[in-house]
Amino acid sequence: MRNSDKQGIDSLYEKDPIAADRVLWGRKSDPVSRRGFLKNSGLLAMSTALGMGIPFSRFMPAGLIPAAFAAESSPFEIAGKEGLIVLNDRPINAETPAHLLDDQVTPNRYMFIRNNGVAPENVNPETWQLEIGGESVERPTSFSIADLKQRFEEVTLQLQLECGGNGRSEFVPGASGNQWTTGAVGCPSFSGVRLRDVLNYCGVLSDAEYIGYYGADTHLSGDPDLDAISRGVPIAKALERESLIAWSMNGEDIPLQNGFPLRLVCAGWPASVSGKWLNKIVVRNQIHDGEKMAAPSYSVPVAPVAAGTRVANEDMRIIESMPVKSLISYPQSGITQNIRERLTVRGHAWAGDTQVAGVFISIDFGATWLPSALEGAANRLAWQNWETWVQFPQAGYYEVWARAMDLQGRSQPMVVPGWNPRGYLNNACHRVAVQVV
Ligand SMILES: Nc1nc2c(c(=O)[nH]1)N[C@H]1C(S)=C(S)[C@@H](COP(=O)(O)O)O[C@H]1N2
Ligand SMILES: [Mo]
Repeated sequence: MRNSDKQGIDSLYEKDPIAADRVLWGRKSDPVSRRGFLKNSGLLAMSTALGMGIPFSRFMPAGLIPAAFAAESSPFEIAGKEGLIVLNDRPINAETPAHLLDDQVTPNRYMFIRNNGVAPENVNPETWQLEIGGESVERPTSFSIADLKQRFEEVTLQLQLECGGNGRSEFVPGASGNQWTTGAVGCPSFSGVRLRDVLNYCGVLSDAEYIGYYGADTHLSGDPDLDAISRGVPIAKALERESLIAWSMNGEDIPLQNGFPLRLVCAGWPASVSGKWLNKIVVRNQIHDGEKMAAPSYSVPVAPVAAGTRVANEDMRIIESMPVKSLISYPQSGITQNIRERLTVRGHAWAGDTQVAGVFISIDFGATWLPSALEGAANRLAWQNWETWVQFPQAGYYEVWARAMDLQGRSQPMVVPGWNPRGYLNNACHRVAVQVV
């Protein structure tokens, strides 16, 4: 398919997905996301649209929309975050294209941004105060950043953060919210102090159940009495060795949009629990009741529901550890590959609070899978790197799929998993398109 045709389809898809489906598939269909699974799309129409044959078409799931049709460009840029795709500018939300997540440790400029409100202005780290309070703390205390540095051991850990809504764009029917594709994830190195050292210094009462954070960002309405977000984690997660109060990311100040000058990092859970512009932590004797703690925010149905079902808040549970997932960071989707050459394929995989046991690669739409070489994590709750190579049997259109399995034997689904009203926890396999010539 010529580039101009592809752009034409892309922009038509943006405006009118049903009409775009009609152009691509020559018939009327349900509105779907381009990367979702359609019923009965014609192979001939697909090959024609792609402009090349599909050698493994016999294994192609009915209705698969080729990964080659994913849209990737954006006219907006954020200073210091060049290359990120801006999904929204008020609040600022920007995701990282998969091929820019190729580094083993995510550089500051490629860390995604997910803001619920407006970042604070004129932040002064010298005067910044972190207050520890709440009904289940023995001695409420206020710390400057210098106090934290002086009083507690400094720790550096590589920690993986993924927005609970990463992958939301693929759910059908769609869920409102940022239409993340694959890029609301990153794994930088953070330096700071252990949350548990600070909490223990202040004294955690025996009835403590949860911690909650507050940040200095402001609610979109501008109302100073409203919080943009105030979430938290059960006390056991808060007291883990890897839960940090961090002032540095990759040895530098944390970028303003990622929480400068201080943020909480509780990795492996929806990144919404990792409070930015952190100025207060409360130790609670109940589940924290801050903004966006209650269902339907960051919650999923207790039991699976059919797509499009209305679910009562009482029938939802708060998301805790994130599911197993992987990303192909090389090659970039859409590359052209010489048939005589091997193609290196690599990326990262992560599994919430647990570890990844294996990452498998398929070039035939999931009919067969090859294991990749998987490294251990730099430390607990960091993502793991994997790499392998593939060679293609004949010219044509291929997709490389990656599928990770965690230590408990749970695998990523090939199709979009359990639909839920807010579009969380899509851990379907990542796919990249390869044209072999
Ligand atoms: N104070 C504050 N903390 C916050 C948020 C926010 O809007 N305000 N967004 C949360 C959400 S939903 C996510 S996914 C992560 C995103 O972190 P990042 O922007 O550094 O990638 O921050 C979390 N912490
Ligand atoms: Mo998020």
